[in-house]
Amino acid sequence: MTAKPFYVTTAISYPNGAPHIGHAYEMIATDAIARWKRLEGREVYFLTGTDEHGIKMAQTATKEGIPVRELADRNAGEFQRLAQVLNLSNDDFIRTTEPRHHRASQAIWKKMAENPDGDIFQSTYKGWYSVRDEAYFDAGELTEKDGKHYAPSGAEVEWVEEPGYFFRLSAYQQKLLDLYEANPDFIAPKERRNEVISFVRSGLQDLSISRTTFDWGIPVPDAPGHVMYVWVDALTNYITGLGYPDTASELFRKFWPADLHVIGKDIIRFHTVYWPAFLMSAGLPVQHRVFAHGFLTVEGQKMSKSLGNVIDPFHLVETFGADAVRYFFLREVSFGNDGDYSHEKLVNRVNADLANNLGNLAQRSLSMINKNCEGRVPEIGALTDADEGLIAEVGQALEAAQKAMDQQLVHEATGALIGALSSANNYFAGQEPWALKKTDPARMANVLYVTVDTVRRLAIPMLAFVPASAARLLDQLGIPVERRTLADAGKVNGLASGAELPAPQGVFARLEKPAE
Ligand code: ME8
Repeated sequence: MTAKPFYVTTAISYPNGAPHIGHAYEMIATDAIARWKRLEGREVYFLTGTDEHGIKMAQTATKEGIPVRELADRNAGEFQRLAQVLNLSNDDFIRTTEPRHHRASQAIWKKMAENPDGDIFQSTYKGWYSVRDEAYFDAGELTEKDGKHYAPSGAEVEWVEEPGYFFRLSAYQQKLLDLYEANPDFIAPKERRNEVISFVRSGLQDLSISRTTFDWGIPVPDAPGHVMYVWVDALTNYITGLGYPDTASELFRKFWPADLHVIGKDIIRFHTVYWPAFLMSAGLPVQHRVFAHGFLTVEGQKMSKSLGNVIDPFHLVETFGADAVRYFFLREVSFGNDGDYSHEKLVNRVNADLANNLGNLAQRSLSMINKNCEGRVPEIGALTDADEGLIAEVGQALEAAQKAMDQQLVHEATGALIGALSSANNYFAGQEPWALKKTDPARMANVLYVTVDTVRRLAIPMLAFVPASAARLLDQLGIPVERRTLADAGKVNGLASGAELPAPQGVFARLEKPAE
């Protein structure tokens, strides 16, 4: 166990609409990672929030006929509510319209401008811009159809000619390549790393970082009429959240550089090329790692308003409960790859793993203890090979889960734990404690002890994934909150024989597939 602090962030979402399940997915996965690190005993700071400037926000507000601040306030509130209903353990929620963020963005801008290499300079941008992506594109990246031009995302691009400020990104090509080389874990998964390296190797253009044709942004210091390109301020949120520009603050000193930025695969260039270059230019240490997760589709199709298949995460949580929704995404989607959502898959997965596998085992062993052992943790005697086998397997599963979580492979971690639970179910069925009741009560007690201690050891790591239900389960085992760490899960026979247990109650209800 290490006490090293851990700083983890999600991307900050555009509040130009209500949150969808892609947003929920990123929040859930990042929360699982944050909770796991806390279970390791590390001090964690977990930041999420909303990215409220830019043309996309301004245009959406115009379309809806409301002031852009009203649009931002309304939807930022929904993102905050989503964090609550998903039971996120975030330490802060940042909105880029807050004064603290304006201060931080202007401060980093000034640092970049003061860089002796002249990292910020004035010129005129002539090129393509995609409002939906809030990104510039080279002609070579676009496709053309009926005289219109489209970005790789499918969003239409517009031609822009505008005087403004530029960031000398071209000067960072070698420094970035050196950074990737020296830090093989900087970008995950590996395929993404290769893509970024070949993009940077192919040559970097200087980046236009201010706009003059609209004013919904953070003013460029000492440059009336210029607002910052939204990505300059957006990326800065990660240090605003720690108190930047006060680099002497406790939070900043403890948590910067970030251990991990969790983002979607569409915004990897911003996080692995622009952001480290801005940080280097401003004389700040670069983050340790960026993990790009995949995209979610719904029943095999891309989510879109026109297809009418956008899934409302609030509705999902109301229907199935936060832990079921969390578990589904954490187990079903291989982290780093694309994933697919359907109600049916969620119901099947949750019923198989949580209701049948974990819930039934806990319920059956605990109700036998309640009836046959005076509701107290049974005595444990000499262990048989079967007992030892299960105990060893649980130990291996915990190690495998830790190894997977060290790489953010959340689906592998949940898989390892559920695999051990299946073995525990087989063990329970094979030992037939109900038959031992008459023939060998001491052995029955032993089997029940080994079973509930296994439930304890596996419920502790499950706190990262299904925090509310795993906590209820540990309450039923009488485990005090301070004994719920991964180090405790590693200890065998951690239940105190004779300790009184509360009356058992079901923890994971079986789900019904909702009517369409
Ligand atoms: O990109 N499946 O905001 P955003 C999975 N403001 N993830 C998805 C997704 C989907 N279908 N759709 C979006 C932005 N995401 C910027 C980020 S960070 C300094 C600024 C992910 O609201 C997306 O990849 O478009 C991103 O990580 C996050 O949701 C917010 O997306």
